[in-house]
Amino acid sequence: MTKISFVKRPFNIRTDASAQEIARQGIHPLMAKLGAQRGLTSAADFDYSLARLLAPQGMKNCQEAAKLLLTAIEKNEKLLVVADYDCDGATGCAVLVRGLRMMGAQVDYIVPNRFTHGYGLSPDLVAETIDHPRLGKPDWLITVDNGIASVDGIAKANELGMRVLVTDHHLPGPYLPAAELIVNPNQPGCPFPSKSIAGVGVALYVLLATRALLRQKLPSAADIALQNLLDLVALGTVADVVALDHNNRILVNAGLGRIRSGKACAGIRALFEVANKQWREASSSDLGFSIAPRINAAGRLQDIASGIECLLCDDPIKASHLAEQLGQVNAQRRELQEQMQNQADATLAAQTHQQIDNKVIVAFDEAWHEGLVGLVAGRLKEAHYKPCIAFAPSAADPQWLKGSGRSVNGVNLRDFLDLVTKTAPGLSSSEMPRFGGHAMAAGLTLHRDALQKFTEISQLVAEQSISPTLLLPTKFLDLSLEGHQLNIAMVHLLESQPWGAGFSEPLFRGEFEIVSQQLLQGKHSKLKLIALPKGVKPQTLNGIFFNHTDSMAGSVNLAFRLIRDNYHGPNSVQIMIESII
Ligand SMILES: [Mn+2]
Repeated sequence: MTKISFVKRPFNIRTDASAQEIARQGIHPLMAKLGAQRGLTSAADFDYSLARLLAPQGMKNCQEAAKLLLTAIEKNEKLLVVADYDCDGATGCAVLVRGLRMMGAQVDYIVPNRFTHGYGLSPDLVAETIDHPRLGKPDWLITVDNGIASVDGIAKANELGMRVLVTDHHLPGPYLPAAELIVNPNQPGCPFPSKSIAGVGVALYVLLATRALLRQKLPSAADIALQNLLDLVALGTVADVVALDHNNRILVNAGLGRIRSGKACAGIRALFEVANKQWREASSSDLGFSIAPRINAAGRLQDIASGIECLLCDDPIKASHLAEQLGQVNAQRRELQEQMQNQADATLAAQTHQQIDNKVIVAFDEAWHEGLVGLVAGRLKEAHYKPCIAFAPSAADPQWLKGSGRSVNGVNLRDFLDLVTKTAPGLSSSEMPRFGGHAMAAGLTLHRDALQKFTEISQLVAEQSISPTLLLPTKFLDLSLEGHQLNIAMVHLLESQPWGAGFSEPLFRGEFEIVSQQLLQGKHSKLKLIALPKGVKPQTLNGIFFNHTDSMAGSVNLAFRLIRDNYHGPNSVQIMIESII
């Protein structure tokens, strides 16, 4: 385990001025400080009303896509949504299918299978669209969360007489596909300011533009309840770990609000239930750590279609049945992943000193599952704080390995893989035919015989290109909290914000006196503590410190989160300790 160093978030003259200004405009002073430290400058940055969403007109081709969709709906043409096998793609698919149905479209979906098709609108998948079991041959293919890189697949669709509308958010490659239209805030020439919108967000924007256009002809179109889709938008946005800029926070906040007031779709409600989470208190971390993994598990181990069906379902009984199944697949995923992780840990523990000093981890095991290598790479990266690429044999053809990598800040993994192919002796396209991704995550296909070569070149490239300072993990610490602030009112205040990637949940610091410590299951510590300095009426607080067994006594400085403690009653709070600092 690499030791994390904690760094206080800067609080200087500028942040202080912003904090005072935000507080003057009516935001709680503590929240104003937390916001200022995250770069916010006015109370408007905390205004999450839907009216503040960036307008669809600002997204290149969004209006044109609306025109094209309305014409297709008027002509009763057949629309086929082409989804992706992760939670962003699955929620995006459900949003488009539901939204287009509300507008009277004849629409269905298809989704590639990770094992047989691979990612995106491939020529093989296009070939399957022509005799779609429910729709027949579609007039239109509408991609969601994919398509920007599907040059060959879209050429094939054109050849077969289907028109393609691409909606995506991924970075484009050197060539754009020959689609009828591309809506993607990351395509050249798109002025849309929120570049971190998820695939599901782009899908919503296309629908918003379509409804706006329809309203010009048909005033009653105002009743088309696209707001009903915001729970799905929030789920996909959080699941894709895109940065929660103001626009994304509006979307996530609105979705969480709907979930908390019992207005989520039947599938999401059922998923909260099987995950044993309270939808009344839904948070972005529930979406990210409890709901999204259940949808993703289907795409990783089987077929994401069962996840999409759950999100499309309106019948609570059927939804809970589907959610139950997803829960089982997720349990299976967890077990397999744990086995893979234990193997990886054992292999790494047996390494020589020289290997330990390597700046990149390449891991492979014959028994690993290709759908889970990304999760294992992510865990190894967390534990060792260096880029990690994990491989498993491809189920379809074990001559090939499927790899997935996760990186640390400052090392662009896609560029890293590009360098690996180009550094002598290099990897030919017959050894490494496919790779792609972005800064923090990437995927690749590698010939089994080239693994040794790949490992050696990777170590060489890492040695030459990764500065050691990038491999020192740091975490930001927010303000220190005092005893009188550790209460349910503070938890409510914290819960009012849609925290997440790029808008990270506060990690507080504070000094405490340890009153008692008790071990839980031999691996966690349950504590009683008193905040220092002791006030007039010092309160004994409950604390939990996961994966910590060393004895604690006297006064300690802690990095902690303040959370609810439903177990001890509705107004109880708990100190969740992240580290001793
Ligand atoms: Mn996505």
